[in-house]
Amino acid sequence: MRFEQTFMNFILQHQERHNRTYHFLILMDAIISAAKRIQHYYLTGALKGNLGLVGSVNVQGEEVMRMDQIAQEITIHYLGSCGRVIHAVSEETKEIIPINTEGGRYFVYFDSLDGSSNVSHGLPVGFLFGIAKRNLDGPEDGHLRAGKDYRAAGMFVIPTGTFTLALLDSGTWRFHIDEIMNFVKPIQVMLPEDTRSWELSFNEANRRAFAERVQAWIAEKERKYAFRYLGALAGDFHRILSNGGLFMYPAIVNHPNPEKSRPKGKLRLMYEAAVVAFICREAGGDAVDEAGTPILEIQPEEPHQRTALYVGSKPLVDDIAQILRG
Ligand code: FBP
Repeated sequence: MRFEQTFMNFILQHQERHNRTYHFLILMDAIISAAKRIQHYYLTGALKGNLGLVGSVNVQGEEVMRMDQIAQEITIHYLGSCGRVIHAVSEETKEIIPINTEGGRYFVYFDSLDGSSNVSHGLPVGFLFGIAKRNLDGPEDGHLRAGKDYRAAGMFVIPTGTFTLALLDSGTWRFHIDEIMNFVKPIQVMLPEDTRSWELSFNEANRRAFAERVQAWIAEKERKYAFRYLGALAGDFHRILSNGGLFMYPAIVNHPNPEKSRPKGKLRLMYEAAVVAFICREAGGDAVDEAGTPILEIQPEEPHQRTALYVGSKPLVDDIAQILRG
């Protein structure tokens, strides 16, 4: 009998190869346990009536969904139980969440249920996370880390059970869930160079509110590439990783309804944009903001800072970045 390599065996060998400690394994075990439990609650959400609204508004000014709360509580439970996390930043909580401030080793930035517009329909959503490490050589001031300081970043596409993890200088790996709910069969992911499969992904409804130069760039490129949009970052970026192309959530600069304008972008830097940018870099791609600045270089000033995002195949990112830098 032969069985696929498990995620835990993969990461154990990775740590051994790099003479690293077991602390990271314990943290990853916690994150994987959280994702599996969120997957279970999401799969049974309609049945148990958990796909509705709670009736309150979160730090982003968005209506909180019951599943947002459930995913948050599950994640905080497991991050707390592993003892390896100093503090966490979560999309659902205004303040930084202190966990094991004395004994912890890592900072975790996460959005445990991304793609809220898909939740009430039970459609694909994502669990996104970025991991940074405390300063082991001197005093630690707990400052928010830029994406370039992340040690790892990952995303689960729920409920399809696909897990993608990028490790600093060690590539981007995809795992699939097997019949006993183990993540197995690590496959290294590199963005395809063959442009025939490349796609563009953005919310077409906002196109007329993008900057003129971005609209012009899209009008030129859309003749060459297919268009796909799920409305959940994890799902849309998962496709880009497989087929190549560009996912973009540009700044919304002149929306007819001023309330919908987002000159600074919509997506959150620390637990959305920097996570997919890190995964993309380790898969041979790149990511920039509305000024053409590399996403991983942006130093966060506050936990829920927003940014525009252009992420995907390097030639396309370089091309749009040139336009954005003017
Ligand atoms: P949430 O974290 O509130 O779900 O917002 C993020 C997100 O849903 C992304 O997953 C997705 O890429 C984008 O917003 C969709 O936004 P829109 O519905 O405006 O296209």
